[in-house]
Amino acid sequence: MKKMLAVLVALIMALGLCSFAVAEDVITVGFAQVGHESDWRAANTNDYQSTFTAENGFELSFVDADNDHAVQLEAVRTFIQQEMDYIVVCPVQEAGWETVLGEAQEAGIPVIIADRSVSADPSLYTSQVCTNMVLEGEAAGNWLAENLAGTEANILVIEGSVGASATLGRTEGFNNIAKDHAEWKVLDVQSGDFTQAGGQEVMESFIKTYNGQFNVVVCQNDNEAYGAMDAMDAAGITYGVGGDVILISYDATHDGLKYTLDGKINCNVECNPMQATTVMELIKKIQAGEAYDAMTVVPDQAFCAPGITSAYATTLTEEIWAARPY
Ligand code: GYE
Repeated sequence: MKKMLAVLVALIMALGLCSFAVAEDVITVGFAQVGHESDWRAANTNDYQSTFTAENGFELSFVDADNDHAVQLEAVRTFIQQEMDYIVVCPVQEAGWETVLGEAQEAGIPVIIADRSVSADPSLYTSQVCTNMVLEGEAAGNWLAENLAGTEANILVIEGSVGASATLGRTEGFNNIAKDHAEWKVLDVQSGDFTQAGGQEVMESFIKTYNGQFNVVVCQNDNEAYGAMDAMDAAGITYGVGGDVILISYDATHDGLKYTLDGKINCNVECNPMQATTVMELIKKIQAGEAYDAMTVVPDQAFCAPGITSAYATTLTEEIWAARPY
């Protein structure tokens, strides 16, 4: 009887230790997301929520900063107080991160900057996972130069959110190509905040001022392009393949590429939102004390509408579109 009791006690202790070990193994991650402004963002958020799961050994605390830098800083400070094992930030804006990153470093919490970048010195954070926004802008510019083949362009640009690295990078990349084309004129640049409503509003005001004077519209994401298309439809302006206006977009999300497949968007430069697995693998390496990269660039490609062949973009087909993961 005594022996049985001892075995039972040992068993209970082992179970207790075991469950203690499991609890200890769970990696807590505070994730400060930009917001919910676009289809791209929704795909990115879903990717994190379906990757950083309990089955994969994580507990994810998700904060939607609603495109507000101050809210995002507050979220990171809360994660520090909560002693998260890791903090992942998709920064609303590029500037203004030095102080809070210093605080996380002081607390010994590794910070991974994802999707967009920050202007803070890389010594202030652990690693970065991103796409190359400058290359995305250059892809759009190169495609346009090839497509226009020396003919004039009067361009309207609907930029993304002010101060976001996605906006700054795409603008810089596009301008790198535009500067070599004396026959191109950028008539105006306004922010549509990466939203459909923003894209529509900016396009409506562009139409009021520049109707009949433009032949290229560049939207820095798909949602802005949806809004711009609505505004052009309402004004009777044709766009896309065979239209009066060449429409360029970024993101290449599911719906954005459908418009490209249908010839409404001429060229759509991909930005890959599926970054969570790369971030998870990085965390596992850090956790295991293995070497890891200071920066991981998630590759993208550009697509153009059927009927267009390009050295800079893949001509979209029904098969390619149907096989896309997002
Ligand atoms: O292009 C846009 C989103 O940071 C790459 O943010 C991301 C951008 C993306 O709102 O749709």
